Amino acid sequence: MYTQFHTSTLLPTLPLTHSPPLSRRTILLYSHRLPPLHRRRPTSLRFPLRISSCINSTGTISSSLSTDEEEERPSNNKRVKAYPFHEIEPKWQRYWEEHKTFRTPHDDLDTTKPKYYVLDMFPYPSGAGLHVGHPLGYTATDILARFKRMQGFNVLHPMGWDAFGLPAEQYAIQTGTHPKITTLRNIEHFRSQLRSLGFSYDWDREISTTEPDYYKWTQWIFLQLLKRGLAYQAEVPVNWCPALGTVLANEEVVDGVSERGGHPVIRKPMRQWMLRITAYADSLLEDLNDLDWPESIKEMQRNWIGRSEGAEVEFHVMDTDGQQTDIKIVVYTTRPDTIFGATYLVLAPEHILLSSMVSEAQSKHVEEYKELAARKSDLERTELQKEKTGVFTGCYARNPATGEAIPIWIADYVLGSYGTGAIMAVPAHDMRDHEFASKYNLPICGVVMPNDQNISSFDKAYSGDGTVINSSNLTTGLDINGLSNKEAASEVTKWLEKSGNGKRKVNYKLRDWLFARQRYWGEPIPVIFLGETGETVPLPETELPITLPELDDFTPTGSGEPPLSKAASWVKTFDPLSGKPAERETNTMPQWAGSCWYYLRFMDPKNSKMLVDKAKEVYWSPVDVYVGGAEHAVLHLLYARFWHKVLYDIGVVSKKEPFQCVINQGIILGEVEYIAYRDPDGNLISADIVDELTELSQERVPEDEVRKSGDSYVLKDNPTIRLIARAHKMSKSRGNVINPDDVVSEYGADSLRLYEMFMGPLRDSKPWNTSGIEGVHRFLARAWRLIVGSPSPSGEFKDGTVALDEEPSTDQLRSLHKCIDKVTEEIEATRFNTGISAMMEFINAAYKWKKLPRSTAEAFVLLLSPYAPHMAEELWSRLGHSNSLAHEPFPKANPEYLKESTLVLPVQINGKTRGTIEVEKECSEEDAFRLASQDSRLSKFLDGQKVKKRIYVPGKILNVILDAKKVKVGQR
Ligand code: ANZ
Repeated sequence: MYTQFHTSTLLPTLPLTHSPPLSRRTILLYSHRLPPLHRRRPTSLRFPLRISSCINSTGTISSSLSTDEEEERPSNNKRVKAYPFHEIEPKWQRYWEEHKTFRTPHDDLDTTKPKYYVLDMFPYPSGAGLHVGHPLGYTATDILARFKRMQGFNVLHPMGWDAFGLPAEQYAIQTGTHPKITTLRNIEHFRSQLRSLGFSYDWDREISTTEPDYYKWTQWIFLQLLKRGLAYQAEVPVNWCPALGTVLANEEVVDGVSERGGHPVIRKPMRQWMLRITAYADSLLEDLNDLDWPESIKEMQRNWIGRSEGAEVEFHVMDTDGQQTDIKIVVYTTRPDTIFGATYLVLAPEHILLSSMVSEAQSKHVEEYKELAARKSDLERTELQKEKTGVFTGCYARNPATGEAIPIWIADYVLGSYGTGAIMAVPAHDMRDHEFASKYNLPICGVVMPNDQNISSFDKAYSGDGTVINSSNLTTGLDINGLSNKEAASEVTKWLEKSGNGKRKVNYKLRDWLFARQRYWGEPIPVIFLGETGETVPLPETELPITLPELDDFTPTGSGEPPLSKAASWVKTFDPLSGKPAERETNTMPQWAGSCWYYLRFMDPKNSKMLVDKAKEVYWSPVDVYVGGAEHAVLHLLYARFWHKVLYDIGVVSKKEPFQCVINQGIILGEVEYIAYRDPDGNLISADIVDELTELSQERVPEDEVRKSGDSYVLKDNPTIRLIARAHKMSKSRGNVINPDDVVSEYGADSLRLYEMFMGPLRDSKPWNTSGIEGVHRFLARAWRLIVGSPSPSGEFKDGTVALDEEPSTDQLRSLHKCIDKVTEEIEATRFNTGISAMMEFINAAYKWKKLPRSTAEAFVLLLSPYAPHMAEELWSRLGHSNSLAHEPFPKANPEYLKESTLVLPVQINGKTRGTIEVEKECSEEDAFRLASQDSRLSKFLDGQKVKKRIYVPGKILNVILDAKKVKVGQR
């Protein structure tokens, strides 16, 4: 699927500092004349800084890391690599590949063992290659996979390619390179990049959505949907660009014109395939409750499905004599209680009844308005539209509750695609209607009075609860005055049903899924149309896969027909059952299709008989953890859940939901930029007093000229000048993209992995900071030197390690087991950054030891291995092991060594607390008293005094009662 990194959209300024609100005070009052800032060193952008305190929030390691800087510079002052990652990493990548270390057995799997399926949202292999954002989620899942493997789970950790899609086709149009070639090339590149990062994927299970072996089953699922009436054809408006002669995807249309060439785009109905996802609206909604997903995504899905309860109400159109006609306009309302306040109706401009009722006088205006509306997307008509517009149709309808004639308008704020495409407008209680009525002078009649205040005029819409007023009519027999609006809503609904004027209705915002694309690079839809009748015939399953024909020309046909229609000999075919001449469907599936079910194929990627073997599916389902970008929070996850539910209903899968736990990794932003303001005279202006109305120039300040002051950043030279700190989304156009390949060659894959995990909580968005990479790189180098020893003066490390076959001391065991405990707990809770801090603390402690016991070193190496697997494997082998550590048991913390051995004991003198002492847990009274007498704060109370009595409660308190006569004056 597409990742979040395809667009170059600028993120809003990151609130790294709590930039103070802009004050409107005059700037001159605060401006300072300062010498110009130094210009930025042009090369300093990439790796400008030494490790500084900013690398982490724990602050545990930064100071100690810089202490052994010298070890990186041998006597000849030639800089050597801190440790030989450039040799180690390719060596272990080769080893893993040759030994198939991470292969998950297929048929020879021991299914008595517990399973763990950890999945990344598979990437779209774009031409740009991997971005540093990719390894963020991939490292997290890799740590989980490696950890669970070591805990004895069967782990499924696969990778593949979501490789159909627009960019390859657009590239083909520009360059003539076939999308297949581009795709294979990009996959090749992605794969080698991923391998260079040491991810423990089972490459034997690699799949690509573009391979016929794979899309055969995507087509098979489509046939099942068709069989069950869940796929159907309909005329649906698409983005049609007459100048380009093609249908455009939403992302190719910007502000109503084509992104390419800026030509006008209109909405034009075209035959499309639709999937009836709405049939699953309720179960998609209900089953969300049991998922271990971020609440925010669940809420987004709920909003997308958008279930609302209300009523459909029928309004009869009246003829010119004021008589009721048979034409009925049905509206959908969530507020039937406000029916007496419905002073006009509004139809969507595309409403089907419009043409049959418009008055002659108004028909020209109506037509013009319809045409204008046809050019806008739903979003432009609603959220983006600043002012409401509309046209009177010249007709009236009867409000069934009041019996009065109310005007019928058309307006594009009413969408044809929602509800019934018509509304009863209640301007007193709906903001949009209020705006519209005020603009066009339509009556506003308040019918709900707030309980706690008196409203005499409804000059704003009141949408809250209250008591119903102005709502009684003897003729129609409806009287709801005095009821609460909730009660009134149910009364009105009953009345509608009884009087035949309407009914209760549940509505969903969710629309059926437009499933056809007028594109070449997608899965062919396995359907043909019979020559004579045009009848739609699904192809038999035995005909699958229907492979994409070779095509050299991907340019639009000009008629709106998909490019596949150019493959004349492919299009012309015969119905395999009747033998009749037929034509193939030339629309293709959208890119979402392949990603709807790929997690199932990974369980059984080579099966040619079925989509997935039943037993394998039962064993591996559901995906235990699914990690990917938040941009897939709605559509991908909803579409995949929909297909999964259909597959569940037809018995292909055994669980109702595909992904038990979903985690969205944050976005990695570009490096933080510090910005100073200058006024037109060149004076620096502090960011907190910048006046929006004054023209100021902005200037980037190099990081080494900035310091932190409280929550903000200021100029080192002049701390009265506050700066703005911000980070933007990485994008080519900003030139702030960090290429993982560069980082790997400079610092190694282990450093990149570790850094991405150390940047902050996985789910947060965070800015890249190259000095942070140096920090973790030094940590790894320290770990290496701790175990391998220091290098020779020429920078060479000797073989083997400095670890000794000795029993660890209790102190060493305490350090180690604290680290094991913390690392284990933090991996399980996916708090990888704090797990790293624990390892850093351990290394700091271990540097103080005189000797390193082998068993302690080995346990630490195992702990490190999910994060920095290359270095860990190398150390493991140097510690004397001939096999990979990938399947070694993960160390277990011994609770014995987790107990704190000392405690802080309060000391009272004559009943008054005078200080504390640190004592061993089992400290005797004698020892406690001795320690108190030696303590500098307590000794002044005790020196030369005679002790009358000592009260000691072990672990709680030591109270020393002095002989009163002996107490010196002034010491109490
Ligand atoms: C009268 C009314 C009175 C309404 C009132 C709201 C407040 P949800 O909750 O989103 O389902 N509506 C219905 N169909 C529409 C369409 N096709 N385009 C634009 N608006 C439409 O919203 C339902 C409400 O949105 C409906 O209830 C209708 O306005 C409007 F005080 O009817 B209501």
